[in-house]
Amino acid sequence: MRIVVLAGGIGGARFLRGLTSAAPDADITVIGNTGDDIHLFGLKVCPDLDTVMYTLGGGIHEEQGWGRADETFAVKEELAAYGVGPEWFGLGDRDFATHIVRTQMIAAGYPLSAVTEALCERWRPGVRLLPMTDDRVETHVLIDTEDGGRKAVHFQEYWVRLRASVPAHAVVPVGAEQAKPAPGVLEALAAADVVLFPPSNPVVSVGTILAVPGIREAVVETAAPVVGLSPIIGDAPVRGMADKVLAAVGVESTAAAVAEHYGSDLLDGWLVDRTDAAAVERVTAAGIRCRAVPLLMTDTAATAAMAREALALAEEVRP
Ligand code: FO1
Repeated sequence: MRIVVLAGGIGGARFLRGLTSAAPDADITVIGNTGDDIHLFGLKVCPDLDTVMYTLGGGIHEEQGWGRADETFAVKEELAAYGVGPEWFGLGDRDFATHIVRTQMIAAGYPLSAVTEALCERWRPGVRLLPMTDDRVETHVLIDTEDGGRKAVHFQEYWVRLRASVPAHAVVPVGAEQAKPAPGVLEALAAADVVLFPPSNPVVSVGTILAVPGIREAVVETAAPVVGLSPIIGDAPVRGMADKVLAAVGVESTAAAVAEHYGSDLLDGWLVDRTDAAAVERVTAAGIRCRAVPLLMTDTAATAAMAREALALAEEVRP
């Protein structure tokens, strides 16, 4: 079975660990968000691609959901000693090696998709990990300035330095309009037996992937059933601060509102948590088959059960 997953960072990576456990024989292609990418210290950092690669490859810092396990920060401390910032983005020594290899391969002329394939040679994530595009896309967030004006900051500065503590007036995937889907992305969507939207951030993760011209259309047009899992449980994001960026695009932080935001042209099915069972009626009325099941990814067994529910719903809605 060919499964394609549009994944962001921590939520998407954790879901994938359950999916690979639930469908060990499936051929899984992950289309990874690269809008979170940031250039620091002359290096290209790809948080969402690395989180998927480290999580499935066994190198992830489990509690954080990002960065490497058993990490040290000597390089970061030395950079700070030189007064070279930013200090608010925690790049560890082991993680630096990934960014150095990636940056030197890109400098040698390799596209990000080839670089990601090379890095996965080491990590063996058990899925094909494709960046959504080989072109540069970086999400920026419009926030207020002290003098009553507004300015755009890089998503990572909004997310990590500001902890999403100030209102986001707009979320802009800079460069998306000019970006092309990476090699293999459209083909994977066209050939898929199932397409899944994991519980990733619907705006800055899945939304950014869909903003690359051609990808949304390919999801709409694929013969495969498209099933999503709500990242919102009980009107709040399970992790992260999805509600902040949902507000920026005028979407209320509920399981039903996110399904409606994606729309029935994209989604055939939507899973909500048991606590949001009341949302089933509203999602169904939006033309999307809906079921309430446990959606808390407490461990791999729970996540595998969610993945099985998503695959079962896909079979139910298969045209
Ligand atoms: N998230 C944080 O909250 N604090 C950090 O210092 C931080 C550093 C970091 C370094 C590398 C990396 O790949 C991810 C990192 N993240 C950090 C997480 C990152 O902001 C998020 O994983 C995604 O961008 C959102 O899904």
